[in-house]
Amino acid sequence: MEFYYFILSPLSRSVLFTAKILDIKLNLKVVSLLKGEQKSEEYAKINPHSKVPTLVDGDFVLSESRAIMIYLFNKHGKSKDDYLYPKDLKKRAKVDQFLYYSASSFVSALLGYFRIVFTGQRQPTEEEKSKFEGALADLDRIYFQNSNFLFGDKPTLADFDLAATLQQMELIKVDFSKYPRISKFLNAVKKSEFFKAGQQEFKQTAEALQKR
Ligand SMILES: N[C@@H](CCC(=O)N[C@@H](CS)C(=O)NCC(=O)O)C(=O)O
Repeated sequence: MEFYYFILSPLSRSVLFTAKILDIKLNLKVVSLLKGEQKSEEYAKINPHSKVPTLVDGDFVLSESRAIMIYLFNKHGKSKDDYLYPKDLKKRAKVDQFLYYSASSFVSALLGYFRIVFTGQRQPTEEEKSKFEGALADLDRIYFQNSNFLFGDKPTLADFDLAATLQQMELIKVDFSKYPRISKFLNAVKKSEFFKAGQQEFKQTAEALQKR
């Protein structure tokens, strides 16, 4: 399976976390967002939205990070992996709830603000800042019931999605200390096996970019 990705894309890293835990060897194909490679005509043939990530499995092509995570789980998950995307109807529905919330609201609130600060083009407006802080405060208030991860002490696909998005915020030095549940989550994430995927490449690429 070919995986078209860019390491500074959190939506690519969440898939890498999934592949690591499911022990899937992906044939990695870098699409540099810094060089604008996602906009090439060649890449548009596999992803007409011109975004990363994209998975190519033979003649089957799939975009949307969360759909890719679920496809990999459905294709390669063994019974020992069930905790990632529980079979129990209601538990699975809660994982889906978070993934839809993330795709429709949470990630856009965070990444919108992230892009403004990271590119340094201008100061974020008060409205952008309060949308960003509101999304983090909601996350801290609504999810995690004294648990390390969103729905318990073992991570699900929803946690992979969240871990990658929050890690991105470290590039703009967001202080998470005022969000106790998020801080606890991040501590657990940093000790987790899944989080080893792509970390060296992430750090090297981020450092090279910051030196530019
Ligand atoms: N909903 C899509 C969003 C994909 C997306 O926005 N990817 C970003 C990187 S995180 C991208 O490719 N940006 C490049 C661009 O917009 O030109 C997913 O989850 O895969």
